[in-house]
Amino acid sequence: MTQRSGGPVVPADTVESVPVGSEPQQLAAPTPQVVRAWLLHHLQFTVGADPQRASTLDWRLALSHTIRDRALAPWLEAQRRTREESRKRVHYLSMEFLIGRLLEDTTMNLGLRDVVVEALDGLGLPFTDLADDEPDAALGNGGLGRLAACYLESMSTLGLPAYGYGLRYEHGLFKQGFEDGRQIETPEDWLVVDNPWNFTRPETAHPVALHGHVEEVDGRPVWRPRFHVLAAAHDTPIVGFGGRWANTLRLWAAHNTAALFDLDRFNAGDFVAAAEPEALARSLGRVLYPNDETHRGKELRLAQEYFLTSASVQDILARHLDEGGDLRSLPDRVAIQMNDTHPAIAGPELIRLLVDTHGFDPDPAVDLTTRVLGYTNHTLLPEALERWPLDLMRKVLPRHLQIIERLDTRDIELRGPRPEGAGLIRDGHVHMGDLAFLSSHRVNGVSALHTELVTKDLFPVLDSRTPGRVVNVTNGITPRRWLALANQPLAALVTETIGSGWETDLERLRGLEDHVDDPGFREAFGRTKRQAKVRLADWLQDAHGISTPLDALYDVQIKRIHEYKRQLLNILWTIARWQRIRRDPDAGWVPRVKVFGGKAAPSYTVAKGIIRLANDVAARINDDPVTRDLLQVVFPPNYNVSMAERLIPATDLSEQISTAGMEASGTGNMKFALNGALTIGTLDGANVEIREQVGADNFFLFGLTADEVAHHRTVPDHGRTAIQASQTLQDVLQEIAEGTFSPGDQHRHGQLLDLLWNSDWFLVCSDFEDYDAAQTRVDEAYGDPDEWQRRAILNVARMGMFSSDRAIRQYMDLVWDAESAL
Ligand code: 26V
Repeated sequence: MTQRSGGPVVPADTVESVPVGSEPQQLAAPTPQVVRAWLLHHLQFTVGADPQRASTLDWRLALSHTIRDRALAPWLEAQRRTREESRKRVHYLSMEFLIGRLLEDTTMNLGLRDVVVEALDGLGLPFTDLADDEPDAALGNGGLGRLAACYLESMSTLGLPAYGYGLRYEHGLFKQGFEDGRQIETPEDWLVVDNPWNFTRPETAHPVALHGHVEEVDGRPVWRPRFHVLAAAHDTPIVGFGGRWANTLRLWAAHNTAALFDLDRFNAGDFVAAAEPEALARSLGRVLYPNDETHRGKELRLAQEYFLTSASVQDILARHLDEGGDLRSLPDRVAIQMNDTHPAIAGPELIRLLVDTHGFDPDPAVDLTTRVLGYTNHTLLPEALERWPLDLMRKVLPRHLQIIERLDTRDIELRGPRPEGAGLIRDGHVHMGDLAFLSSHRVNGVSALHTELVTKDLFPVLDSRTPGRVVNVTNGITPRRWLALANQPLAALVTETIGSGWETDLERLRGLEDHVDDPGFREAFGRTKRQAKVRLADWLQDAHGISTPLDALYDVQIKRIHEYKRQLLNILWTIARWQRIRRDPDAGWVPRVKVFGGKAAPSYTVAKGIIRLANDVAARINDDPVTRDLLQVVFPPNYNVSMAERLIPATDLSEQISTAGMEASGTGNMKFALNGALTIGTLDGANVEIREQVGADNFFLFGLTADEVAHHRTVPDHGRTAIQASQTLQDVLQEIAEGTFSPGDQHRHGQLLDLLWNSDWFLVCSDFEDYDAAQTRVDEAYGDPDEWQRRAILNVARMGMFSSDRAIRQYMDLVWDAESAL
């Protein structure tokens, strides 16, 4: 079972006249009456619900089908044109796609939002009620997965022919709840309710081989796999802004069909072994691995990565051949991008298919492969760099291990001997970063600073042996979701002020600078921030029973909980603030709402300890009548994409406070600044470029630089020394140690205290005083609302470069050599 066999079953000339919606009259906006008719049709005939008794879910599904219908014309047309014009396609391979919701985004991109709102109004249904009913597709951990989603949307907006390839996890990232302040995880069930965006493609399926051994037959290696699992395609259309183009997100489901059952083994009485592929198939598509150390060396994770990669590469080759392509011309039509090393087995897999299946000699196969592949590195953290034990590789992918060994020796043949300890197989492991680097013609980091460190610290040897291979593409975010959709009042004000067009040409926001001295505009801008706070406060009240003031500085840190992101620094400072207010409640404090959001990987004990501390601190502080009106700590559980869409527009201060040199880029930092928050942050990741763009006046900078961090870590007892130098910090740590935040359980936070005093790898203590000073500057600036507004406006105006459209254009030029079809 492979690609749809045999081609079209209806002669082309009979169907050529079937409109796919490209006719102008079909693209004309429908009237609300027409939308209502479509909606009622789907409600009855697709959903099977009586309009008199239909639930929110019924209406949401009916509306999704109505909108999906409108996506089909650009989607089918895009595929048809790409085929007919033999255009080069980009294939974005990613273990994670953090899509969030699709209904509102797709509606907006198709230009149907106003008419849909009106159509629903006529039925007494608020659009937001239906939009909010959609579960987030949480097929990702954080930044890396969300980046993939932004990039897909940009590729569609730009009319770049592309496929996103990923896995259709039954359960996305776990749901987070709090019990006594502790994180508890429950499985997430996004597929339990019908997914209206899905098109199942039963005819597009590829067998993925696993395990077994390699034999030599007629002098050629032949892989005899122990079993196969079937990868079945599930497609979702991703519509670009303006509705002129749509690409496909193709997610693979692992199928355990009867055909997988090994009848020979079963008949021979080996029931357990016979059921093995079926069990593996079931578990392959079951869960998304959280990013923690537990997936190190886990066979299931390796099998998942290979499953995604093999299915996708087979699919790409089948399409190329189906369209009459010659494999030697693959790089003219195909670019494959590896989102981190998770699909890094793509190199060996493509070589294997070219050599073993299509009869290529090894050298031309390697050459074709590198010309097709690109690799994006997203982290320098040693514990996050993938490496697989040789034994495991040999067991699961024996043929690939041979190819990897061959790549390693070929590197020496081509480029001469390497320094001791270099090479992609070392200490009994295959190092996937090195493999991805060697298999690609371009390797990129995700911010200027990160790319510099990738070259200097991560791949110095590989870089010197292949100069020019490493390039930088600073991350970006889609302004459609992160401004036009998430912050409609601000988006409307922007359009009113500089006209439309900024949605696809974000540099136009510069035009706002001309209005920064206009008091009317400043006031209107302030109103949009207030509207966002009202919307957030309403939701916090309704969804979490938390009431928050509106006249306060909203200070927000939302991201995965990790020591290097330093939520702990933020919490410690919050305690210091509380102590100060208690000491002198009438000192004219700027009221603050401190918002935290984020999940800890289930086995990451320290991160979970940080969550518990944040919740404990919130409980104590929010209960204090003296400080209550001046300081509040809010930590709504289960932070996800749709929560980010609510929080970001309401934010005044964006916390981007990672230990310098550790955050590859960050993308939340961009979303906040685009929505008019000022940043408090270190010189890390894309913060550096954000600060360059918005201006140093509009960025509260603090902390050691990446170079200083590296040096500081070598200073013995740096944590203890910093604590001893700061009375404020000592008071904070003392308060925790006394059990103020954990009554009856004084030592609850002992581990965190111990880390700070005795190791402090993340330099929380060393940066504390400087962070405190920066926070004082924040208070001073916020004390002058007019000036704050001015700075916030300049932030928005200067964020143009962080559009994901710019990033995708750079990939097109520097990496993919691909063009827009529009
Ligand atoms: C992976 C792991 C795995 C093992 C233990 C801890 C750990 C911590 C982090 C990670 C993440 C690896 C890749 C990743 O998600 N990188 C993020 O990519 C974003 C998009 O480029 C970027 O903005 C973030 O700075 C970067 O952390």
